[in-house]
Amino acid sequence: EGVAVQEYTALKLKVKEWAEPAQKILDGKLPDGANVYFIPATLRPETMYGQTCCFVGPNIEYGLFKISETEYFVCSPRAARNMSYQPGIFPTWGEHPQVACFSGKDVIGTVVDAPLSIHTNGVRILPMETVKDTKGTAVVTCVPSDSPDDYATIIDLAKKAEYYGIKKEWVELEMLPIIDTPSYGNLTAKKLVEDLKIQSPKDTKKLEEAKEKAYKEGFYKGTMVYGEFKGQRVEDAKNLVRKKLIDSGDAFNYAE
Ligand code: A2H
Repeated sequence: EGVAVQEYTALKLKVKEWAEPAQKILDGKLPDGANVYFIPATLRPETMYGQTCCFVGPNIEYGLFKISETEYFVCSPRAARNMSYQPGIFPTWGEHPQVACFSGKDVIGTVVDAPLSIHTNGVRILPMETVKDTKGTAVVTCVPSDSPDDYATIIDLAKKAEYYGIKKEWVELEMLPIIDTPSYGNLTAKKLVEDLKIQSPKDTKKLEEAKEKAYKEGFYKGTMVYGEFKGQRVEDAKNLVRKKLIDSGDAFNYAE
């Protein structure tokens, strides 16, 4: 890695209902009325309307970190440490008190509220084997319309739901057109995954190409076709959506 700083939008997905294994691990560890949030880090805040689930690495270790008496975050310990040296996240500089530890597997099936998503009844936490422990928060929110990785992963999850120990209906939420592009239409990721004949989330080389194409086309040529900034260029909408999420308390800046 170089010296460039990556500026992420860290989104707060509030837990509505824990998966059973997580519930057991957390028993007695949280005060009544505490809110817990999964914290995905994204580079594409303007796509958050299209969230259909949220990914964790099934074999990654996650922590539950105390922000205040009423707020707790789920992310990798590495990300929590980084956050503790950034302003306005943890109350005490350099401290990131951890109250529980679980593996990604333990939280699969948990229901969370995804800010701005059309799926207002909540979305599920699902497994993604290609999540890296060394980047962002190790939590990735899923926008299958615009992220080739996300699209390839949900196709695979739906195909092998039983193998992954999930329900097919957790994966098959409606995919929403959010951004229209001249080359790939309004479901950019789906189009690229199909055009490049990407067969699996582990088709790393082709997915790199798809990601690059999707990002360039979406960012420089895309137009919003959904939400409050409908009709505006993605280049402009990106910061507007980011600001809206931060102002409403649903997101914060995270850099690494
Ligand atoms: B992006 P960069 Cl719609 N492991 O958010 C694997 N992928 C991760 C990750 C991790 N630990 N942390 C973040 N990411 C994903 C939205 C999105 C993203 C869209 C389109 C493209 C896209 C919805 N998922 O990213 O390597 C997150 O997915 C394309 C690269 O730090 C995050 O933004 O540059 C992006 O990768 C961060 O990648």
